[in-house]
Amino acid sequence: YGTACDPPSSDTSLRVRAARVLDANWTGGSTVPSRSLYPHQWSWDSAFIAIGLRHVSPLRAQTELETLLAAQWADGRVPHIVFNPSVPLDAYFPSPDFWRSATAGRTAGAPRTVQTSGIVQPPVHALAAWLVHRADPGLSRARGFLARMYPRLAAWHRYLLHRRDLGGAGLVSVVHPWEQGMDNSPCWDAPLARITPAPARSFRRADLDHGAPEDRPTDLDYGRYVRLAADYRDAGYADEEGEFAVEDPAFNALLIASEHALARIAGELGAAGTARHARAERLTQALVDRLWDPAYGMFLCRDLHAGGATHERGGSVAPHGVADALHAQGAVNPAHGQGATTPPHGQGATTPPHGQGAADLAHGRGPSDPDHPQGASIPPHHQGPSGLIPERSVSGLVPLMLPGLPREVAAALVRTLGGPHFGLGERTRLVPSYDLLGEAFDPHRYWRGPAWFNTSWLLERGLRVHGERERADALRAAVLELAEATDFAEYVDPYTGEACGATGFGWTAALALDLHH
Ligand code: 9WN
Repeated sequence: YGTACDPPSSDTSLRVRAARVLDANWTGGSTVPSRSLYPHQWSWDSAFIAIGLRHVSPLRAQTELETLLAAQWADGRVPHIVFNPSVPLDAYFPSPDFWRSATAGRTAGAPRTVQTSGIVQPPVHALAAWLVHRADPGLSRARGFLARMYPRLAAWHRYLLHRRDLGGAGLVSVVHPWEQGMDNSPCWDAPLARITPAPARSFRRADLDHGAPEDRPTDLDYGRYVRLAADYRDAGYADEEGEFAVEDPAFNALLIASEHALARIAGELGAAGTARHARAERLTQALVDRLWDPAYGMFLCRDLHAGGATHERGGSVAPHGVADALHAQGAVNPAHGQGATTPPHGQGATTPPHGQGAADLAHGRGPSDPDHPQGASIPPHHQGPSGLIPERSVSGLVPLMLPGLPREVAAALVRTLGGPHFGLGERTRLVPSYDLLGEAFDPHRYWRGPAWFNTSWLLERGLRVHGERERADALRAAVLELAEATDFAEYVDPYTGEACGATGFGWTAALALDLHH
């Protein structure tokens, strides 16, 4: 401890500078990812931001999550953007007039009082709520924070597990690259190639007003993003089979981690969390069964409508995908399920169907399923061939954060992280978003190579969970150093650490703060 005359230590200044970013991005009820590029509230950003904010203001951290969940739809989905009505429409694309949540999302139960997008993002929220609670349990209890969050978080997981189990094997599918959060990952190249892009003149990108074009997705990518989102909107945001459906390892791992957190939240509220822990373990098993590739030493994405360059487990490339045994056995179409859930707003009736059937039972769901104490039977659903996508994305390493992984899977992930494709500790200090040796690798273009701070935070946790203390310490040190050196950049060149995208980025500041503690 220094005296009043000592200059502030660099430790102090990291904390102060990170807190300043979060103050500058705070809008009164939530925090924007970036004042310039992303001037609204984003779903998974808010979860990461709350995890850091809890060290500065537990009250603001609770409010951050409350604001997001207040925009939850009656079918349980948590929208990926909650729009700030005081921001001009042309500040971000796609704006509220594109999504038209109040009208197009009426059947799915979009809220009437706020405008939102209609797609989702990774479910980091229950994990965040639990960590936020632990930062100040007294305040949390006094405000009834967890008691108010719990039904909403449970409805959110229910939506994902029962409306988005499009592959019928228990895992959740994303229906748009923006949902997974790594927008232009090379993993999406094959599934996106099948989508007819919306004409370039039919929309105007606002991101290029702030971001360098060579650091951002291409116009062709955007044409496809717009087409997919518009089709989903025009179908009333109904979760039936669309043109894009992918089971992603990070999205599902985050759901599993959040399901474990929800079990702890239930425990804190005096209920039993056992069934949720058990469900999380079954999902972990499904993740390994469905997405683990021993030849790659990592998890891969599964394209449910494979028709291009996909392969079966083990590394051999099958040009047209291979019919999946799980599908051949018949699986569930969640959209045709029966039953009802409690609308989180208590605002009128919806009948969100949930599915449970062959695949659920195959994974041991049934009497102990937290949402289905009695079990149920649902007609089988058939769909076309699916296949693993032969691309190495950081997404395929994120399941390392799960404590219930088989030991040999965790060990292989640690090897892959430090091996030639990700080079951690050798050629890179933060985890690159994509394979350093991959054909599509680009050190500056968004999710096609650059290192992001949220994924390094997740992997730091994963390394620690699996006893890799030295590697975790090194990754932690790199996050702290690079976050500060880049003025809390959105992402960095994985080799040089050069800042890319926005600076003063919300989750970079928040997660550096968290690791600082
Ligand atoms: C689309 C806000 C979001 C992040 C995503 C990141 C980027 C949006 C965009 O910014 O996506 O949702 O306009 O590029 O890819 O992970 O949540 O920070």
